[in-house]
Amino acid sequence: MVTVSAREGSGFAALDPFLAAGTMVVLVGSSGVGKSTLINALLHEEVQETGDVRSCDEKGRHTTTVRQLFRLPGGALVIDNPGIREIQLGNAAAGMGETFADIAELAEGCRYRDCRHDHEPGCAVRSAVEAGILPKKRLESYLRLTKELEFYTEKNEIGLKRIEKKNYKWIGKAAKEFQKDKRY
Ligand SMILES: Nc1nc2c(ncn2[C@@H]2O[C@H](COP(=O)(O)OP(=O)(O)OP(=O)(O)O)[C@@H](O)[C@H]2O)c(=O)[nH]1
Ligand SMILES: [Mg+2]
Ligand SMILES: [Zn+2]
Repeated sequence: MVTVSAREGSGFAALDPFLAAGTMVVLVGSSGVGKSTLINALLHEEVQETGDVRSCDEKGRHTTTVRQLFRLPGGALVIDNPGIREIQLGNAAAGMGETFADIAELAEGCRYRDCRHDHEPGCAVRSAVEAGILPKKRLESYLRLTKELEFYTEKNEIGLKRIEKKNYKWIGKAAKEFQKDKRY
């Protein structure tokens, strides 16, 4: 891993090995992580528009909307991409913690940190149900919702992978054409 600050202009030497003439680099990452800012710094020019992250949740604003290819002075090609859209499940998962705050609190007593409160040994949540502290129905709806959420997360991840594959198919072709180009 290398650390670079586009704003301070530090750490760029660490990128040199990746930016040899003839290489192609693709920038990917969530919106607002600084992909376009990095391109601007590498080119010493404001070729790409950049956007502030939202102050409320520090998420990007999807400033870059189309994929764009740049040639660096050193001869490398760099592709800026729109930020990957995180599907809103993060919020749903956070919502679960709020909606089932009682279960979340009981879960701190579970033997395993990733206890699903399903059939793990030493589950404090199921103990609470057995002891009559937590209504059985409550745990059942928690388990049902968790299952549903997992289903959608998985579905979205598969979908994202498919999108990524499709999006990057053209890179191989572009790279070949670039190599051909260099012969002249
Ligand atoms: N402190 C600091 N801020 C940075 C750095 N790089 C980018 N930023 C800031 O982060 C914000 C988002 O930068 P962008 O370059 O627009 O992010 P992006 O990844 O291109 O985002 P999308 O185009 O939306 O996918 C801007 O306000 C930048 O000024 C950095 O190295 N240090
Ligand atoms: Mg951008
Ligand atoms: Zn448990």
